[in-house]
This record gives sequence, C-alpha cells and structure tokens, in this order.
Amino acid sequence: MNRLESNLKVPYVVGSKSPTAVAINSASKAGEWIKSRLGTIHDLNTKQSPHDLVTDVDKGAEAMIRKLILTHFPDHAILGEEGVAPGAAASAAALSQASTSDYLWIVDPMDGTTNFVHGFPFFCVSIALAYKGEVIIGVIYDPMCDEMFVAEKGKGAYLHGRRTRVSAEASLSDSLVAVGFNPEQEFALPMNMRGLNALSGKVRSLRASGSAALHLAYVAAGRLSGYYEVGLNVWDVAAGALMVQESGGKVTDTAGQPYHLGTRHLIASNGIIHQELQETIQEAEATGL
Ligand code: 2AM
Ligand code: CA
Repeated sequence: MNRLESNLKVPYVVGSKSPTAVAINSASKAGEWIKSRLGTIHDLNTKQSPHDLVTDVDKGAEAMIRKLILTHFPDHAILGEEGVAPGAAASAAALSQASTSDYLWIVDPMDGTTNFVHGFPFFCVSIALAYKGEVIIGVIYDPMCDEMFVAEKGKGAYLHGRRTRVSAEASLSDSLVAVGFNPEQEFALPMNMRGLNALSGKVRSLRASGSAALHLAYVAAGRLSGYYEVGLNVWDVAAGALMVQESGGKVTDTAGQPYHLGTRHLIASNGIIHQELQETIQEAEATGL
C-alpha cells in the first residue's frame, strides 16, 4: 500500500491499475486523438451562443475517457463537461447529483475548444479524481506540446517525472498573470473585464490563452505567476487546482476562501502574490460574489 492509500484508509487500488495510471492513460489516448483531429472541424455546434462551442471531437474524447475509466472502476461516478447543460445552475446540480458517490471522476475532455476550432495550439485534456469531495488526483495533458502534468494529493506534482514548482515573483509588478473570458456574456464577461482592467496597470503583463486548466498547469509549473477568472465550471478547475497546491501555490475563490469543488470564481497563484492579486480583484468589485 502506498502512502496515499494508507492515509485514506480505503481500498484505493481496484483491480490491477492505480487510478493515477488510468487517468494518465485516458488523458494520453484522448489527447492524441484530439490532436489527430486538428483542422477537421467543419460543422460547428454551439451550446448557448456563438461563443460557446462544442465539437464532435469533444464528445468523442469524453466517450473514450468514460469507457477507459469505467473499464477499471465500474462503480465510480463520472462528471463530464459534455454530459451537462450550460450554465451555473445545471453545473451545480450535476455536481451535487454526482457527489453521491465516494469516488467522483471530473472530466473535461477538451479544455480550450475555441482554440482547437481555430487551430490555436493551446488546449488540453483535464481529468481529476475526487474522494468524498476532495480532489486526490489531477492530470492535465497538452497533446500539442506532449506535456503530461500529474498531481497526487500529498505527493507533489510532476511534469514528465520532474517536480513542478510555482514561481517566485514577490509582487504583481514582477508578475505574469493569466485572465480568461469564458463565453458567459451576461455575468462573467463584464466581471472578467473589470478584473482585467484593474490588473492591467499593476502586473508585468497579462495573458488570456483560453484554457483554464492549462493556465493552472502553467501556474503550477512556474510559467505564470497567477491566474484569475470568474464563471468557471468544476471540470475546468479540479485537476489544475490540486496541481497548483501540490506545486506550492495557493488556490482560493475570489474572496480568498479556500478552493472547493463548488468554487466557480477563482484565483490561483504562487502564494506570494495571492493577497495582492485578491485585493486588486476585490477593490475592482470583480469577484463575482
Ligand atoms: P472549454 O474550452 O472546455 O469550453 C476560457 O476562459 C475557459 O472557459 C476555458 O477553460 C473554457 O473551457 C471555459 N468555458 C467555456 N465555456 C464555458 C461556460 N459556458 N462556462 C464556464 N466556462 C466555460
Ligand atoms: Ca473546459
């Protein structure tokens, strides 16, 4: 029994494969398939608006991941982006329904769908496993860079076997911070714009690359100092939040409260700049809370 299993005091490995191996394998297979489909999208479906896209590739990747997970863990619950209607209420309902099972896999088959559709190479597969509401495994795979980020609670986070560490910037003025514009236009867009405005004068520079999960992996790896976005869903964030924490960083909601699965308005950082980042968002009335 490894340390994680003995800490949890539950039968953690079912059958012959560890859940981390299954998460890595699923992300790798789905990611390679997604990459092979780049440039093939001609029929676009929109969820709520022209800004909110879903493709057959998202759906196919999710089906592939579900099948792989259920082969090894038939009793586990799976919450996947493509099975849930758009909007905060549907997302919260799906999370609470799925949370009746002790083991919950949280899957974003492709985070950064808009990028994928446009051929902008910044998208990933994000897979998390939660036990009794707490994320214990997070895997994020970027197929374009062939980068597999893996985090296990209490055991650290790794990129191809090397431990990831958050960056060391001590103030916003030295920081590279990511923001996001998820497609919800009524509530989230004005809020994210207010946050962006407030941050723009304080940071070294801003980035908005269109994948929440990959932004979080980059915070974990020290490539970004922090990340802020209002209006996210659990599948965008669960794996990346653990990754940042296991890399020595901090993840809270926009009011500075500790991250949990229901958190939709997010700040992640190297920890050192967290307070300054949170206060800037708070003063700009851009918390969304
Ligand atoms: P996606 O590519 O899986 O759709 C961009 O700011 C981030 O917002 C991406 O991670 C994107 O994930 C996510 N996103 C897309 N649509 C969303 C929605 N309707 N609500 C919340 N987040 C969304
Ligand atoms: Ca997503």
